[in-house]
Amino acid sequence: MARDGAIYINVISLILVAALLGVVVYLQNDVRALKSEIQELKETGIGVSVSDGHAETPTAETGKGHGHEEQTKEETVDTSPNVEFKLETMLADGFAFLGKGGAIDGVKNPTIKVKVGDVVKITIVNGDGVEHDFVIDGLNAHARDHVKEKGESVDVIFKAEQPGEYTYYCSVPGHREAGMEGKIIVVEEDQH
Ligand SMILES: [Cu+2]
Repeated sequence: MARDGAIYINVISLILVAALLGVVVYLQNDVRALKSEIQELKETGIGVSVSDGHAETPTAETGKGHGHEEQTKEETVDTSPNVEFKLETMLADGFAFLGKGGAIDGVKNPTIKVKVGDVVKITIVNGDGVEHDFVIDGLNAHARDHVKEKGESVDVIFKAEQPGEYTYYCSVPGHREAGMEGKIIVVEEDQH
């Protein structure tokens, strides 16, 4: 009886040790997977990877959220601009956007010309240390973040879908009135 009991306990402890080993190995693999995942995130840029995964997961698992996925793609697909401009905010009898580089260099609130179908990137650089943002009415383009400190910048990327004349401006209260506005002209491909 006592001997049987001892064997029984030995078997139990063997199973326990085996189970523990299993758990340890499992956890180690988990940690390794996590580490490589973190490494991947670091390499690809955490924000981008996370939002990509977010958009794809529901579609893969449920087949639902198709509309959501398309919507997310529309925002991220057009991220390789073919025309770029840089505007720096400045204090000048109020406020203004100052063109930097290219044909608009040194021009206050320059008129920006693009063609229908262009994917446009406008980089807003804070040059005066005052909080600003950037909005274009009618083109569904706006800065995701305000630039608050001197040197801070934000990229505004949009596709010029419809020809026409549009107005860009800073939507911080009072700034548009203080001078922060200009024009964007979208022309048909064959016009010059
Ligand atoms: Cu402003």
